[in-house]
Amino acid sequence: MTYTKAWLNYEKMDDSPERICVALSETGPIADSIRRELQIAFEAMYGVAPIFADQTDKEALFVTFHCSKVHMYGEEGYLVKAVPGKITVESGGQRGLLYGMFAMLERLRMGEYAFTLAQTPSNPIRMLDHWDNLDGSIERGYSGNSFFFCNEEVTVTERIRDYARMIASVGINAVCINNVNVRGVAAELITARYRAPLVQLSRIFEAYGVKLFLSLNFASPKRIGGLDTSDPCDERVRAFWRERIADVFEGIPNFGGFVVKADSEGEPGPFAYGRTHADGANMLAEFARPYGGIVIWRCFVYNCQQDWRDTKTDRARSGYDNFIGHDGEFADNVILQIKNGPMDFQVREPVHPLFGGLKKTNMMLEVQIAQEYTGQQRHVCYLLPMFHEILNFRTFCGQESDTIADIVSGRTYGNRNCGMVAVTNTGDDENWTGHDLAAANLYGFGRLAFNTSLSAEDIARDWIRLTFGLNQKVLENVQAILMMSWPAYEKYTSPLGIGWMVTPHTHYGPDVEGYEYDRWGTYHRADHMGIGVDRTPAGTGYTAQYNEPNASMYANVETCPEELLLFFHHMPYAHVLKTGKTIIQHIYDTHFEGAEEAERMLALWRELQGLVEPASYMRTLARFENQAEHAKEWRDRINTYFHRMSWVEDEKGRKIY
Ligand code: GCW
Repeated sequence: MTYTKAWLNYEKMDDSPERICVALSETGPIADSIRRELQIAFEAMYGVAPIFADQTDKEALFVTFHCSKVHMYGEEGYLVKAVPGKITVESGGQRGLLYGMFAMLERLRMGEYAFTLAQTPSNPIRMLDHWDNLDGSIERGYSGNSFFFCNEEVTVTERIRDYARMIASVGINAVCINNVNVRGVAAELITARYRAPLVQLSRIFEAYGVKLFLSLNFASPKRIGGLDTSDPCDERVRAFWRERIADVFEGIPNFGGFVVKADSEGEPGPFAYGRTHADGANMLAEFARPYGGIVIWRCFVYNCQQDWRDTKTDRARSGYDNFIGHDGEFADNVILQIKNGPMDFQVREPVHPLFGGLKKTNMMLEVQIAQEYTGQQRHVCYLLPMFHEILNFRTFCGQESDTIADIVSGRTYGNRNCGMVAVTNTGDDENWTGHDLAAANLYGFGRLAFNTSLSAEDIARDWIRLTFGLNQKVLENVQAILMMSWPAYEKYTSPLGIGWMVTPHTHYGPDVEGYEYDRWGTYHRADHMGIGVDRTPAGTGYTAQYNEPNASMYANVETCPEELLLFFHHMPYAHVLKTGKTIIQHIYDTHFEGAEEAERMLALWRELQGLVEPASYMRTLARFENQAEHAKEWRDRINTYFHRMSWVEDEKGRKIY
């Protein structure tokens, strides 16, 4: 299947140097990738193949790469200096040269010839997690099938190299290729069965500075090891893992470690043996340590067999309750991977309280660019503004640098095993991400993880120009669409932080009570008087998991940020918000506005006919038309539900069914 070049779509530039000389004395796979990329880029942009030579006299463009082991920007950082005719790229390592080269190409593509770029990555680990299954399907995948797996085999294709190029160009340095729900033959990825293609795949990633990770099944000793237990403290189980893990690290070059979903949504874990998560994670980490390997242990642990009548149990509490007592017990090559919010990637959630709670544990922030709950890449929903808010959230953990960005970058506690990870949104669709504009989330996540101080607007601007070229109208309209998309999506879906009003299982489309009487702990508790979950000390007590002053801020209706009001409080519909509107009127108004904004995005896209490549224009137009219709469905389902519940009329007398 063919596929687009996404933001590596090197277009012909107006001005071309006559000759390009590149001085790069480094050798090895990454240096080869740099040469390869320069070849692709310069030929496409200037119609000139670069000449690799150490010296030059009167070339129009001379690019020099310097790698010195003690460079102030470190192994992954870079300093790029460009004046017309001459560019130098410096770093302390080849990965830094690679990133510097991509950064240089971005500027050149925007028609800039004199610039200085100096950057060290904010986060040590910048990772993408694929939820790809061995049969080729992707859990919560909205862009076709896997390009790693098909029919229980690992597929090694040219597309994987192009994927590696794309993600390296935005600074991603780790990829976990298989679903955290490790089912069926996926458990055998750590055995000889899949060794040969995994070695090939890992070599491809290595050439782009990306470490390969695998998700493992905690019950492997039983499932594939022939044992009758997977107890992490059992000697036979330990022997199994010692041998398996050594074999994987010794057999697969460039291997980074493992991702583990344990005791979560039915996946096996240490609880079955009366052991703790620290027991489980540390056992694996002990055997990975000699290889510099790490174990990434997910904190998405909650009771998914809840009785909806039970108002004491609160899923939001569970991550913190399960892990806080083990702070300081995890080995230093274990990282706890924590979702951005305490529930599950809703359009609006507070920041997970574990980030401010854990003081002696490595942490990584997990976000989801696969838009499971934010329109599934059929609706456009640019998530970078949300990620930006999350990173800037102050935890008040008692340290001077106390934002989420500080904690996961290692600034707060001086650690190196930390960073950011996204559940990724790619598949084998022609455009990689289902919706052409969803690629902005993939590009943007990488850029933000590399430099957490970038703004969502700046990232959007770069992505638009690299993808669609330099047309001003395209830039303005697409920028406007991206920046309005997350607020619009929030408006026409679930209000004020309450979450879950989606169709069960698929999680697409409105179903206000779809999860209300189910076992997943995701309730809004709406009745004829009001809606929301009381998570204050008088309710489930969740607010107390935050440090002060956040705990009081959330517990108090007056100071609780209103976009999260119903997450923290059960409120009457008649409650008056700071805008002067009642909650019920706010619900009606935002739903009418959100649906109008979806229409507006469609109109903005229509204006680009003839300015965007026709196939991309048509593909995206169809998605916008669908989104505008579907936003009306959301509007009407939500408004009708609350109208019937509350018996309150819309002040503006609009049509509510
Ligand atoms: O939100 C849930 C998803 C599951 C996913 C789980 C997780 C991989 O609906 O499909 O399983 O999150 O994060 O583990």
